[in-house]
Amino acid sequence: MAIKTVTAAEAALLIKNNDNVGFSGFTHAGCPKLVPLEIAKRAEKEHAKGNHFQIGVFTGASTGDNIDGALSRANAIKFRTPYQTNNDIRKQINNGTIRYFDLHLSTLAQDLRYGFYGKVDVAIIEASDITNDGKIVPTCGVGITPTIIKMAKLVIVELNRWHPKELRGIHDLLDMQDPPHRTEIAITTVKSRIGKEYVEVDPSKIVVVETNIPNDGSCFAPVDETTARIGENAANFLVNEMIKGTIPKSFLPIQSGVGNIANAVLAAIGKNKNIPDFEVYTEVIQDAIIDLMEEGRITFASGGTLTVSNACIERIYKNLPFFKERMVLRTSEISNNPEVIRRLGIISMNTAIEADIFGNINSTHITGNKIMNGLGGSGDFTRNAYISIFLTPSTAKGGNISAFVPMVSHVDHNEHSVKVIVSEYGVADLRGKSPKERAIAIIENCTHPNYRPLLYKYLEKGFMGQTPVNLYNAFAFHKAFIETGNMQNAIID
Ligand code: 0RQ
Repeated sequence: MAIKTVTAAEAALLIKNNDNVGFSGFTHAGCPKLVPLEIAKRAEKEHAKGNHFQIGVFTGASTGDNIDGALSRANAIKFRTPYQTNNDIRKQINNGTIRYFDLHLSTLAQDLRYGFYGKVDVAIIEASDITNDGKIVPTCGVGITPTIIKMAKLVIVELNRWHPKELRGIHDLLDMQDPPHRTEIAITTVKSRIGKEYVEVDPSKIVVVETNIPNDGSCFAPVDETTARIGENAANFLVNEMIKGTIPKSFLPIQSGVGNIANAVLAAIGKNKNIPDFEVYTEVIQDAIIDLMEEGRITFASGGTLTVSNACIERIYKNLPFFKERMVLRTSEISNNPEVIRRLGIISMNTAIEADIFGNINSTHITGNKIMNGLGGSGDFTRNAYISIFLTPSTAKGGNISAFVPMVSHVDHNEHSVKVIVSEYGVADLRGKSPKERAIAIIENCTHPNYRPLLYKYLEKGFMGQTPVNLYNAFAFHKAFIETGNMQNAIID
């Protein structure tokens, strides 16, 4: 049967006030681009008429500005989950306008199927191809696409001709069974393929909007001295582990988080010739991974999204057969699946906002109250990794903030899951150490010299016990920052 084609404005009219809408994609990659803009315009028109018009937004992770930016600026979002990185939506979350729920990315799709967060009324999917019998091929980011397509009553497909339809075959999309019927997820190597190349849905649920719009992938910041040193420290740590025999000589698959630091660290690992050619099992495939694939240093990459600059994705699309042999894109439920991460023995590397001297990590909040981006996949990987590593510059905001504090202002990953911390100064290996030994390892190896005396003073004043915290001084650094704008003014007494 022929699938109906409509304009983006017509598609937006199919969305009702209070609908829960699921969007394809993961980061800007794979997100629909035109229909969300029309939904934003529609919301503005409805508001001008005095009508209420807002939707709930479910996505794979962060999105492009056309979703989180345009919809939040139009005051069209009532609820949002999971990870986000857009300035406008962040402001509305932190001022209480948008209800935001943060969770591990691997669990969102299954939680939706379990019915924890209500219905998914409409799915809006960016596709590189669609067949008349309802086979939808995603583009360069997957996220929660199969689940929202299955749950929604209406599936709006943005068929974006900017993406080649030859992308078909790069995805591995598994039809997940839920408890009590779930069996093992049979991914036994990074390369394993256990699903389909497309998502299949009753074509009568679909309407198509044809587009031809480029990704909004910007370039990464060039590697600076600090990120380069963090990268070298992480790479040297991994080499030493191989020499000790705690990492096999054939090496283990790497996961690296999102952003400039993660990108720089991967580049440093790639450059270190003592590390053999390696594989990546991660959620976000960034530019550095593509560079290293072209150099032959990365032999295969499994991910959930191609979050690369536009220059990079154009390179991929020009040489698609090469990359399709060396790459697979999965749903976030599988790219971040605890069972698979534990089985494959992933080395995880994520960036912290702050760490405390006992090894607890805050990945999400500034001064405990304001959300930055959210948890993303950091918890999925950290809790289940072979070795979990956190990376951070020792200071932020020109040195006024120490990334290492007496007690984190918000806990995302606790001391039991965090094995290694790396800054530009060095590496703190926390494995097998008591809390006091961990504190000394972190202060000695990772902190900025300007903050070391203060952190040692805090430790000296610690209460007697297994973990020498001092509850009177635990937030002295944060208090000094709030009151004076500089953590170096902390008073420890
Ligand atoms: O602020 O942009 O105003 O300068 O935070 O920090 O150092 O540029 O590092 O871009 O890698 O982001 C943790 C936020 C780091 C990110 C976080 C300020 C700093 C700067 C950004 P400016 P950097 P990054 C897979 C894994 C959680 C999710 C995750 C993240 C800005 O990595 O969201 O790991 N992680 N997912 O100045 C105040 C501090 C600060 C601070 C940094 N202590 N206090 N501000 N900043 N430390 C990805 C997915 O799941 C999709």
